[in-house]
Amino acid sequence: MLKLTRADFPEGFLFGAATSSYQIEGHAQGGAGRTHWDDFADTPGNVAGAQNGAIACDHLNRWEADLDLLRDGNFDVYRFSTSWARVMPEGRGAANPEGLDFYDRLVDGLLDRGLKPAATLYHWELPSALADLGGWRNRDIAGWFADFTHTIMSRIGDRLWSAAPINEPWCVGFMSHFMGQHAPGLRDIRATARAMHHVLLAHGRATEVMRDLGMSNLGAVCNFEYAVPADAGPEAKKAAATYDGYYNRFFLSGLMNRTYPDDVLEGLGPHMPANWQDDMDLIGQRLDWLGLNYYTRKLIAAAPGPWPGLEEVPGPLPKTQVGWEIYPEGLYAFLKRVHDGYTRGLPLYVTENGMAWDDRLVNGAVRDDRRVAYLDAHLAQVARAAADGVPVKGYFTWSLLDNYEWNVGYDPRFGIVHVDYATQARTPKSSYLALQRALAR
Ligand code: IFM
Repeated sequence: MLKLTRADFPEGFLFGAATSSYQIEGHAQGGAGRTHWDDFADTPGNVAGAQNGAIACDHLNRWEADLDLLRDGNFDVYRFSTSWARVMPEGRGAANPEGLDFYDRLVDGLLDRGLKPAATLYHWELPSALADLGGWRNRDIAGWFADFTHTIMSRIGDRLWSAAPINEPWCVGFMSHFMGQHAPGLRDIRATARAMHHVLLAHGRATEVMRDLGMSNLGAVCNFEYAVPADAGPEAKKAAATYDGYYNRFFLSGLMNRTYPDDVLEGLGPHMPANWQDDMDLIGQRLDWLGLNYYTRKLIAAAPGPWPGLEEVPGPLPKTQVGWEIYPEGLYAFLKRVHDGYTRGLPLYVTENGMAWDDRLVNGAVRDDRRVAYLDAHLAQVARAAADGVPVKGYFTWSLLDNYEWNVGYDPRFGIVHVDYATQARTPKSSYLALQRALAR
């Protein structure tokens, strides 16, 4: 049982669950084009078991039952994403009518069930044809993304409750181009600087397109990690500040202050595209809300070598299946910090929060008591922030379904609903049942 219920949150507070297209739909179906995640997974050593999203949760064919789960779970809103390569298989040019029809039906299906559709345009599956042209390193991506935005939003934008262009720009920029852990798997500072800027440029162009189409309630979704110095010395303090800079402040500052932090430019500045400053008004245009994805904290120590000169070290707190420390206080800290220091009154949403565990189906049930405790502890921090005057308006758990967890494949289970990948059977876990009870009206 969760300790908190809907009644512990301000009037009108929304509860949702989130997913993303490539992680659940089954990308090999329905006429979608190849993506850089298919290429990345096909390259030996990149993804656990070389697994990809070809079938995933087969949501493409099972979406109606999946939306029933959301309705029956007493959720208010569903955060999903639209696959660029499903809508435009080559990334540019001709649209795939099957892809457009799918998202059209999905949105109507949500509305029919009394659920609010919250769309994210891009959750990481770049069409391979665009990756071949340099992907996020190429400035032209902002225009290609604007065209994709126009194509999909001309079809579904009139019925969405909210929309955001890009999920977790840090993952698109830094994790994928500096750390090499996500597609396209680069480890290159020049590629990183360009991708980090172009992802925000694409955000700006897409936002313009959606406003021109008459859409409202447009936001941005960033991920945040609470950086803690690994020891009391000045080197670790500086290292944690640097981590905080390129992880948390770069995107916040670009979106809200129309500039990038000096300590991040210390490393990325020499590699930025020419005249990046001229794009900052477009990037920092008005938003209607900001979404925070939060999972964990990191202990950071100084390390020899070029910028950023740091490394992550293991922390002492209890960890999830993927080794992430459980630190609910960090969610309160970010809600407060983002509101006080950047957004100052703009509605905030926790657009992702949840944990992975090696959940097992035993006698037809999945007892994920650890996840119930995780959700409870994080919801308590959200309620605390709301009580302290932070305008946090909603909370989405990640994820509705167990799904494809990118470079670590299908082993980590983040869902509140268990998926048996052999049969595609869905089994609501204890966490789903606890939320269902807590959210009942
Ligand atoms: O599964 C991911 C999701 O795609 C983006 N946010 C974090 C989740 C858990 O790692």
